[in-house]
Amino acid sequence: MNQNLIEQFKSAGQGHVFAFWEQLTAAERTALLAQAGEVDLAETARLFQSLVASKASAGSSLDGLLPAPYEQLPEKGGDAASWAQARAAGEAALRTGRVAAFTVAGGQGTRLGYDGPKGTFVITPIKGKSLFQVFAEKIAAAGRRYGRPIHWFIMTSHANHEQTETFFVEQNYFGLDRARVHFFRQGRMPAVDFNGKILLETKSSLALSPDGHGGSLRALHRSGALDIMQREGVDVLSYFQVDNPLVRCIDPEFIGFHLLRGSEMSSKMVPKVGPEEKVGHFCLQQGRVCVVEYSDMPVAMQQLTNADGSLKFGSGSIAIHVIDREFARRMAGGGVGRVIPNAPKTPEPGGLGIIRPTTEVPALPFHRADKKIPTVDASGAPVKPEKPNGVKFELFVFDALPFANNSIVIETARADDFSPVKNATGVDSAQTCRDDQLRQIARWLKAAGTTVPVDATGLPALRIEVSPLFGYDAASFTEAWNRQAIKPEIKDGLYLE
Ligand code: UD2
Repeated sequence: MNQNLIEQFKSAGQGHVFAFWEQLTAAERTALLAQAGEVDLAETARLFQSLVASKASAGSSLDGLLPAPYEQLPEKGGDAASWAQARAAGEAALRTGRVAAFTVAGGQGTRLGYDGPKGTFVITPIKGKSLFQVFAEKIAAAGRRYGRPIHWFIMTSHANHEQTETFFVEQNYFGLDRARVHFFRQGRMPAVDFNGKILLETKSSLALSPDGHGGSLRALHRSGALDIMQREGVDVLSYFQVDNPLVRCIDPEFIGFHLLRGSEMSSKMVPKVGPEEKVGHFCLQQGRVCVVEYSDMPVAMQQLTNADGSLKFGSGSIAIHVIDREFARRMAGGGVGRVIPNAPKTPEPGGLGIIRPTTEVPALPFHRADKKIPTVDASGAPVKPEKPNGVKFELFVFDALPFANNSIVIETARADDFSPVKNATGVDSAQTCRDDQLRQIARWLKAAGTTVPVDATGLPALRIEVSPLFGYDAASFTEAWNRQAIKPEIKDGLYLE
């Protein structure tokens, strides 16, 4: 069996993976074989050929791109009645327990320079709550409001799975019912050098890395999470990233639009703050919604403007989606991860200009990322490269959008849904995020009839924190505030729970 695997690697030109075999202990050999068993050699070879050797780039065809239409917020001219209908439909779905929260938390948080699962990062201004705690309280609050506790699915990686679970145990699951919190690991992909050879991280381990947030679809399937949802009567997944504490984890209007329009995968957009903002762009390509990542769209195209001066491709993707359970299953079962760089597309027979990929089963394309990947030299000594020495392969969840029927995009207010923590300092850092949390509280207080002094950007001088269990949007905050017979004194350090 072992010999078999080693032979397969040799005949695939990857025999070097076992170059140090004779020097390894029995435990190291077992671990190396287990890792080797995870690798799909044929897939690795295909990826190398299509994405590295041929110099093509998957999923980045810009042919015929148009800006995607979206449902405008009522205050920006959208139809208020549609938003009210959507809210009612979303609330009904929540009352019947059809909705689960889904967090992708498998990333490595390299830019933040934080050593640990990103969800354990401390982010609130006074209580120092972690990202996970903020989500937990929002999910608990929505469960209470709609009378049905909400299941929460959390995708981890091999690197952070145990630490994440331990954190939840230590924090007593933040008071959530642990039977409703489900962790599962995403898959891994081997990194290869520029000649297609799988890189060793050490003499006894491969350079494996998470397969991207797009790996969530196959991980949901493989882990049995989709079956749990089915058993529990859940068919709507509210998807968000671990780095965004402002996110409305459970948003009835978004869920309602998704359901009323019969969408299989829906998305939220915000107008980009400027052409250089690092978010993907919602576009239409051959009649299907898609996202073109900022790094894949030429700068000149990002700078194009409409007659009124607004950006032509100004619809920014903030990585918040609603996903239909069976759509996730179809994407997973249908071969997520097949290589279809710039797949040729043909009109659907008899369709009204609707285009489907020519591949019979839906498939997400892999993207390549050239990286500095720690490895070993021919003698087994560690090498820390100073420039990229290899390629990692990743799947992006938004590449599922063109496969989704009736995919819709709705607008959201950035200030109430998006303030990611990406960097240690500067833009999208813990500081900017904490400031955005404080601005939100100042707005909620104002909506409830109590004004606090703010600067020109809306930032209050006082630090006030509100638990999502007290209020998680302007309306629920106002309700809770009005219920207080004796209003608390507004002062620095005030915490409302
Ligand atoms: C992502 C989007 C960008 C924009 C932005 C909003 C991509 C390629 N770009 O940028 O368009 O929407 O977010 O904040 O997605 N993750 C995993 N497993 C992985 C890789 C990532 O779970 O293998 C998670 C990660 O934990 C995080 C999220 O995915 O929650 C985003 O990952 P990122 O930091 O790589 O995304 P970023 O900032 O490049």
